[in-house]
Amino acid sequence: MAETVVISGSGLWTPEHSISNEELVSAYNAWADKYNQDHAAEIEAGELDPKPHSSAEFIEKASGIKSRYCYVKEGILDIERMCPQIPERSDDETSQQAEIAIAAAKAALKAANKTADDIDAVIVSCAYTQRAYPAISIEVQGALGIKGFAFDMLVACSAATFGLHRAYEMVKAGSAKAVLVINPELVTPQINFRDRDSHFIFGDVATAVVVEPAETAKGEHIYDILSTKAVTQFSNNIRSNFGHISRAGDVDPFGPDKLFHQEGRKVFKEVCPMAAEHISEHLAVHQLTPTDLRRWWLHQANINMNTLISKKLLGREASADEAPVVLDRYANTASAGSIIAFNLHNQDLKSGDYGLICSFGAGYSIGSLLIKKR
Ligand code: CO8
Repeated sequence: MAETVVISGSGLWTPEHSISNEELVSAYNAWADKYNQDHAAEIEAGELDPKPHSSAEFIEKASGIKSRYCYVKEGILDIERMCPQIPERSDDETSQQAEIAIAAAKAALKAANKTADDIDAVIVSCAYTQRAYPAISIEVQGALGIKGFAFDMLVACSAATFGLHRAYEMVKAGSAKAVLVINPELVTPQINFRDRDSHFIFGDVATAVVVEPAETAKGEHIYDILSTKAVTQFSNNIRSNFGHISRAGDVDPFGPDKLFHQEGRKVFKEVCPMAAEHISEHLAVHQLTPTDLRRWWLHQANINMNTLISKKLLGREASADEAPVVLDRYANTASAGSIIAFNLHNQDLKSGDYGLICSFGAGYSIGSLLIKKR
C-alpha cells in the first residue's frame, strides 16, 4: 500500500513522417474531382451528391490543426488507396503497435530513472488495439523483460487518463509496485481519408507514463497524484463500428460506418460544458478554483473546444503557458494528446505548483488527474 502515488516520468514517441493540411487537402481534392468525374451521369441525374472540396484554411480555423504525424505516410495521399500501406508482419515479428509502445515506454523509463526490473505491471490503453489477443501489453511486457502482469484497455479519447487512474489505484492498493501506462495511438488506419468532415482530424503517436509510490521515485520531475475523477455518458455522436462481429454481418468490415465518424458540431456543444463542469467539480474536492492551477494539460481535439472550456472556467482565454497546445503539430491523437502536452510542458513547474491532466471525447468519457509538483 502506498500513501502517496506519483507520476515519476513520461515518454513520447513521435513518428518521423508528417502530412501538412495542404498535402492532405490536395490529395482529397484530387480524389473528389475524380469521383465527380467518374460519377458525372449519376450526379447530373440527381442520384448522387458531388463531393465538395476540402480546404486547408477551413481545417486550421475549425480545428487549430496545421499538420499531423503518421506511422506510415505511403498510401495515405495515393488517391487510388487513401489509407496507409502497412505491410503485415509475421507472428514472430514485433507487431507495429507494440513497436511504437516500446519506444515510448523506454523514454518514460529513462525519464523516471527506472529499469524493467523496477516495473511489475504494464497497461496498454488506447483507442484501438491492432488485435484482440495476445494483448499488446503482454507483448510489450515480454519485449522489455518486465515481470508481473499486463493488460490492454480501450476507452477512446480517455484511454490514457483512465489507464493512469487504474495505475494509481493499483499502486495505492499495493497490487503493483510500479506501473507503466502506455498509449500507442496508431489511428491512421481507421481514418476515412475520403470523408471531408474528418480526414484532417487525427495523427499517430505513442506516449507512456511511470506511476509508482513516492518513496521509490527517482525521476527529475515528480508529481504527486492528489486524486482522480472520471465520468462516462453514452453517446452515438462519435463511433467506429469496426469489430470482430463485422464478419458475421456479411457487410464490408471496412465500410464508412466501420471507420471513425462523428457528429462534430454536437460533440462540440455537448462535451465542452461537461468537461468544464467536471474540472470545476474535481478542483472543488480540494477547495481549489481554476485560477489555482499553474497548468492544464487538456485533451487535444480542437483548439476552439479548449478555448471555450478555459473561458467557462477562467472567464477568459487561457494562455499557451497555462494550457499548452500541441494539436497544431500533432492533430488529435486520441487519448495521447494531454500526455503529449504534459510530456513537453511540465519541466518548468515549481515545487508546490498544481496541474490538471484532463481528457474528453468518445463514449462520452471524461477523465482527470489533479497533480502537484514535488
Ligand atoms: N473543408 C472545407 N469545408 C468543410 C470541411 C473541410 N474539410 N469539413 C466540413 N466543411 C464544411 C461543412 O460542410 C459545413 O458546411 P455547411 O455550413 O455548408 O454545412 C461547414 O464547413 C462547417 O462545418 P461544421 O459545422 O462541421 O464545422 P465545425 O466548425 O463544427 O468544425 C469540427 C468541425 C472541427 C469537426 C468540430 O465540430 C469539432 O472539432 N468538433 C469536436 C470534435 C471532437 O472533439 N471529436 C472528438 C473525436 S475524437 C475522439 O473522441 C477519439 C476517438 C478515437 C480516435 C479514433 C481515431 C481514428
